[in-house]
Amino acid sequence: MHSVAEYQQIIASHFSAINTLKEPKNLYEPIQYILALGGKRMRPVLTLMAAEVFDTPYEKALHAATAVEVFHNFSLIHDDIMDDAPLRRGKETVHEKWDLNTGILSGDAMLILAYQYFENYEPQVFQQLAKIFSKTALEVCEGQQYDVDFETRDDVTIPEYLKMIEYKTAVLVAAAMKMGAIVAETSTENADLIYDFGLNLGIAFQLQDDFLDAFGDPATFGKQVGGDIIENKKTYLYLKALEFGTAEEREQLLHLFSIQPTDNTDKIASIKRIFVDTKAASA
Ligand code: GRG
Repeated sequence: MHSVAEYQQIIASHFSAINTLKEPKNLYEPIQYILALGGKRMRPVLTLMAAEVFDTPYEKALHAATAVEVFHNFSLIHDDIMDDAPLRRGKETVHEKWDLNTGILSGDAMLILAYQYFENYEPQVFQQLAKIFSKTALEVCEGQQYDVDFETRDDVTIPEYLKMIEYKTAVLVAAAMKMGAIVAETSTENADLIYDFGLNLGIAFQLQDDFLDAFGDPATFGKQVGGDIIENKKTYLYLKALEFGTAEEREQLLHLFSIQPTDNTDKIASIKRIFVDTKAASA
């Protein structure tokens, strides 16, 4: 077993050796671009770790880990298009640097590329990887749709929010870990247990991501701080602020979040006042 930093280094060198540059360059350059931007590489690291938990050298899991990371990066390109986000990992998003159509098509190609990495495995392992991959991809789409639907609703509940982040974010973290277990050819029971662990880890991760969106350091966050709030995303902080706020504060928040687009500083200040400075801080 290695440290997280060592696994990140392994993934970084693996990705730097992958050459996705071929013709037509307007399709493949954006793919190379987003993959080279790096990021934390959390999901592929978890795939390698899961394989080693079940006594299998991480090298065997590298193709599955690559598939997970390529898929994740594809979903980021399309997510940034949907949010019209200017920044990703501190750099221009793909649709900003190229254009919308390039972002859509390069993303589509990445979805297929991701799938092709599973073809490096024997048929029995390949079949299981393909199965969890297609289930996960569909659930991520469902989670993304809930997220979009919630933007125009002001009655979203915490359980609905938790279901949304489970699908949008956590299932991929869970699948990343299960893929490590599948490659290790451990028991179905073990693979399901590590999937559940990954699901909870993914939910915790998205809660933290929501927090950083509102209160993260712009110098290190890599995305536009307040991006979710501008889009009226129903984040945990927002929902909790509604729960903790007085009737008057709730009315103010609902009003602010019904105006779109609007300056996010008012929205963040409002959430902070309720959630951080006052009631929630002592709850
Ligand atoms: C699945 C077919 C299909 C379509 C995609 C666009 C979309 C549908 C889904 C978007 C899902 C999405 C982007 C969820 C957000 C997950 C999230 C917390 C991303 C940030 O992950 P980090 O912090 O990023 O791990 P780095 O940059 O470190 O890789």
